Amino acid sequence: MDDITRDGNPVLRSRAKELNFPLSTKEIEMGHKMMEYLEVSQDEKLAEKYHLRAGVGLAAPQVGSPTRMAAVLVPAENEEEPAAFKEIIVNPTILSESVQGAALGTGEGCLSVDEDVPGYVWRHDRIKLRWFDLEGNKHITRLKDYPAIVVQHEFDHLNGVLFYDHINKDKRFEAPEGGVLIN
Ligand code: 4LI
Ligand code: NI
Repeated sequence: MDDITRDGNPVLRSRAKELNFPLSTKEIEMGHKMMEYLEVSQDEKLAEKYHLRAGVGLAAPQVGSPTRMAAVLVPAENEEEPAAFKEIIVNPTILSESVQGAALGTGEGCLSVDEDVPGYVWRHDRIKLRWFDLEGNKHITRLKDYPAIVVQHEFDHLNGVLFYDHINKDKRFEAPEGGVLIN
């Protein structure tokens, strides 16, 4: 799990396939390993030891699997508290999205993109997400702000889209009317 596919690998530009339930043991293991990667990457000492860059989301195509699965681990703003969103999501669908746009004030990074690509990545501030867990149970979750942005970034990976595709190359830091900056 320590080799993440890098930009240029065609798996990052293809549409990932839906998974069928029940998932295979291999598929379930992959989900748990993806979440473990995020946990380890967010631990300063372990990340240094294993030379990992920190992430809050990881999609299956980034570990070489062209399937519709992603791990998301958005820590709480206050440690002590449980994570803002921590799930392995399978076959996600965005059911609805706010008109209100939002972007990370510092721009986005991606474990598959080694270079920093400056610019705002405008997304929807709030989404209603349908997804399945590893056991095949259906969930509907409303997300906003940072967790919503991360899920949209991971959802894009399942459709062969990378964050910098959304950056306005002429005006990298232009805000649309009514767009909010997160941080
Ligand atoms: C250490 C321990 C500054 C620059 C701030 C780091 C624990 C950028 C932000 C983390 C930026 C943790 C992140 C994403 C950005 C920048 C992802 C640090 C890990 C901040 C996550 C998917 C975009 C997600 C906020 C070019 C690998 N993550 N920062 N973007 N953090 N992290 N994205 N943006 N500027 N990327 O990258 O996981 S959505 Cl939690
Ligand atoms: Ni990414």
